[in-house]
Amino acid sequence: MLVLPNGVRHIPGHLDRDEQQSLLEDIRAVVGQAPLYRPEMPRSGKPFSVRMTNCGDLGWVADKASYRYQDRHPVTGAPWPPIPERLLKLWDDLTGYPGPPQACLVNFYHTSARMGLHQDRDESDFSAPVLSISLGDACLFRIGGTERRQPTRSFRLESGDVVILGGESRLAFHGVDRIYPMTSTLLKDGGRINLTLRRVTAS
Ligand code: MD3
Ligand code: FE
Repeated sequence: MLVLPNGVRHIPGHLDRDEQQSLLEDIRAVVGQAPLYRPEMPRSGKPFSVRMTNCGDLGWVADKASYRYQDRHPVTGAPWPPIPERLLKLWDDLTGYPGPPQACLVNFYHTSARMGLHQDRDESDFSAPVLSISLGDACLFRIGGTERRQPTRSFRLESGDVVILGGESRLAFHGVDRIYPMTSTLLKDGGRINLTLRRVTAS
């Protein structure tokens, strides 16, 4: 049996195919308002392999200056579109957190994209959980401890899986080592979408 760090809840297949399809339509509408763009690493300006956008009051962005949350799309300058109702309901049902998510980051991975091991610490409140939803091709997800040198465990995330990161796992190092091409028919052109719902500011 795979033992996960304390505070990680992985719910395989939480969303059925119809729910995945509906969510995908919601995300297509978001991307129509707030196009995917390619973030860059601060200082080096090295581009991410993952393309991103956001919905919600705040969105996570990365450019040569910094990693930060802001209320506008970095390319269009428009406010982020609202978080779709379906996602607000999932947040309520799955986290029970007293307060809606403030940010929903949309990550799009083509087949060769990956995300290196990192901590999520640009939020000013770590008391709320992070809710992650996977759509499309499967990936190999890796999660360790709160220090980079601690051992990591890897598991597959499939389309429709949900992960809730709370408690001790909220500051765990994590990343996406690889995408498994052709493992889902949800996205016609392949690839993987991950949605992360978060609180950003202290209540
Ligand atoms: C563990 N996204 O957007 S989701 C990210 O699949 C990010 O796109 C990955 O890491 C992805 O920051 C992983 C699962 C996840 C999300 C947030 C976490 C795991 C986490 C925050 C703390 C610890
Ligand atoms: Fe992360």
